[in-house]
Amino acid sequence: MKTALITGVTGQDGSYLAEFLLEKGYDVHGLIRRSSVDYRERIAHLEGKPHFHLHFGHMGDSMSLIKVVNKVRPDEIYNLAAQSHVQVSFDSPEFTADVDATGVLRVLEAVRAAGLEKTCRIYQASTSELYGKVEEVPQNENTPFHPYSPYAVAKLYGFWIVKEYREAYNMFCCSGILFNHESERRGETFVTRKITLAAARIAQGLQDCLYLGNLSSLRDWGYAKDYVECMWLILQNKKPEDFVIATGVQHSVREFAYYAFKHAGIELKFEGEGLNETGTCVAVSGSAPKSLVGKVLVRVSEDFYRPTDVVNLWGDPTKAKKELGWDPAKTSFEQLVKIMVDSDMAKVASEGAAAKVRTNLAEYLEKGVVK
Ligand code: NAP
Ligand code: G4F
Repeated sequence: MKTALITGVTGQDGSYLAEFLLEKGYDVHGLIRRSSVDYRERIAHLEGKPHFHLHFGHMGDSMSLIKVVNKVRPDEIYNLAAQSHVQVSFDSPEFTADVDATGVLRVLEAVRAAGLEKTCRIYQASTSELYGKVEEVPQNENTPFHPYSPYAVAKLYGFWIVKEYREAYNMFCCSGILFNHESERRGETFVTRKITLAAARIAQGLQDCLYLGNLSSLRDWGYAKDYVECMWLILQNKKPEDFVIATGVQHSVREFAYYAFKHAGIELKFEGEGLNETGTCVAVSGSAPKSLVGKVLVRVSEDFYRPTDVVNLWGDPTKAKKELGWDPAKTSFEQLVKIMVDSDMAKVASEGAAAKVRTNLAEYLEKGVVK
């Protein structure tokens, strides 16, 4: 039985990866941090399973990482823990650097301290944000990096320190340069989930309007469940190498909103430009209220613009397809939107009146604090 350690196990990817590895017969250990909120929604269904174990630790605390790695003595480490919100990295750049840059170094050093550098394989959660102010479209493993946020700069350090340890110490450590991947478990302040939740709430009369930032931003969105398989494949490869993981299909935030609302029974028409752009309901279907027709349901707010924004991400997954046999077309963009909207329609319906409270809170958070 192989042993894996996942940092960031409570996150979107960590929860799917834990499920995936348990199904493959691994003994799975997850690192969790002690915070004021103890609720671990995404992994609640795994807690108590015989081969699923949790350990307290923090990416900013070397000793905790050394102790956990030494105790678990993993065959594979998946380093997914990060301050992963790009906008938040402008608000907390130093914390982001500590967790997303130096944190990677701490994991690598913990492996060396435990004397596991010859046996333990390490996956580093790298990102398409490294391409930032893109110098080439689409982006592949040879495209130059141009990070464009404190988050991306921190992740660039993570990418290079992994490469350095691979070359300096012959360690099997690799980066997956993953393009955006989403799911019904996506954090509620990332744009796709913000849209699918709002579409569900508006369709059920629990929210009036959705405020977004740059609607023209382009992303290559895939399904997180498909992407965790690739993390595993990267560590099963003969040689330690870095891979771009993407679908090869690009859409704008506006298009994502259009399809999400459509799936919730609301046809939108977008008009205007920049801050004056609006999405108006022109027709409804299914159970969406007829009273929505003619109302402006999507507006643009300056609050959600970033000091520097990455606007043209489009990945070329040819290498992963050829060398790992990974299928980038397993879940289409349309299927992804459907999965997320269906899930949020059911969630909002089951929350009922509580959803209204959550909507008010979400609106406050979105406008006032979390962008
Ligand atoms: P996520 O949902 O935000 O999860 C982040 C995880 O990191 C959570 O488990 C969080 O724990 C943990 N964490 C944060 N700070 C920590 C610290 N100081 N010590 C220990 N744990 C800490 O992110 P995700 O979408 O699953 O992404 C996983 C990884 O892939 C991240 O490194 C992200 O930067 C990277 N990535 C994501 C995408 C994407 O589109 N999703 C694309 C490319 C790369 P709490 O539950 O305690 O907050
Ligand atoms: O959903 P986002 O916040 O994701 P972003 O910035 O692409 O970052 C995610 O993907 C990266 C991979 O490329 C990961 F490394 C990272 O950890 C994270 O998972 O924003 C996507 C785009 C941006 O251009 C943003 O400006 O959507 C635009 N956007 C427009 N309105 C918005 C909004 N983003 C958010 N979060 N909220 C808005 O209201």
